Amino acid sequence: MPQSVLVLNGPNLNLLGIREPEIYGRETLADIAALCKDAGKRLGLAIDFRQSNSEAELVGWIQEARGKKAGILINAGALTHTSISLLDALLASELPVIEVHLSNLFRREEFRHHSYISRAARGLICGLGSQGYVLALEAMARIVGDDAATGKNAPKAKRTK
Ligand code: DHK
Repeated sequence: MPQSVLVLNGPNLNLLGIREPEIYGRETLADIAALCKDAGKRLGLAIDFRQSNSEAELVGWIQEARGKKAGILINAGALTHTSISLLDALLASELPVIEVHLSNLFRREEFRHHSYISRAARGLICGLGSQGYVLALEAMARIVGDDAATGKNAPKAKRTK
């Protein structure tokens, strides 16, 4: 069974393709999901690709990922800049996290320059459009392979007594 990576997308990313295409591009979220699944096949990772406009739902999915998924890729949309709950959930997951953004946050408004969730991330890719998701999955495949070799993030042994 291939290891599974949770790819999370936050608010308004369901509107990709029609939403400010000069910033976010013309690809839809379904196009990006297909790119990620292709990359997953090549890298030997199962891709669990999801989107929600709800912070609570995203937190719930991150909590469920603990001990089940090999890692989390996250584009939290605007919650990147506001959500301590997402940061706490990502830290609690104890999983390798990579943060992705389609646009280059640092060429945009100042309020987009700060990310709460970066503190939980091994790395951050922004400004490379949908290609950023593929690059992040390539990095995740390496991280997951290295963690398996060192036993890091291995599921804790179940107590028998
Ligand atoms: C997506 C959003 O929805 C914005 O709120 C972020 C991010 C940037 C992106 O570039 O993918 O500020």
